[in-house]
Amino acid sequence: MKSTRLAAIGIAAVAVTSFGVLGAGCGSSSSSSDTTPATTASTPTSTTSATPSTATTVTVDLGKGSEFNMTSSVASAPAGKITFDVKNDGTMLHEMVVVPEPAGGVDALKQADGTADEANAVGEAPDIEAGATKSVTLDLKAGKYVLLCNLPGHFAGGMWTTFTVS
Ligand SMILES: [Cu+2]
Repeated sequence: MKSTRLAAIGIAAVAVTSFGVLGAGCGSSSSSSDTTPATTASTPTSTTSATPSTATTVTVDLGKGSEFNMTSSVASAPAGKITFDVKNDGTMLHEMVVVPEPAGGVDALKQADGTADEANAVGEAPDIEAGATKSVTLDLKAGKYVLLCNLPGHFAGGMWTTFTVS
């Protein structure tokens, strides 16, 4: 009786071992293909969390309604990165220059030839063709600014608007 039981256990052990080998063969090929997507999926997750740069977006329209009109979607924004999406709705070339407002106000920027003094400009979206949009992102400190177009005659024609950074 004892020898019969041992023989039966021996057969069972062999069966388990052979199943185990087959199982390992199948499992290793499927588990290696599972690990690859898991690794690549974790990479974009870390990139996304590293991009919470909260730049305020301001839309500026040029030439909307009348050729020398300049309007911004908001009149103020918090200090920091501000992206100006400047759209030329007019029929001629325009630009948007950002200049700190001088103590004397917007009129103090006016030069003899009618253009604005842009020596202190902090940035610009230059040469925007009719129908085109250009974006510029500026890191602005708190203060009053003037957004203006400085192509000949445009500033004198009233192509400017004020903008406050707080
Ligand atoms: Cu202009």
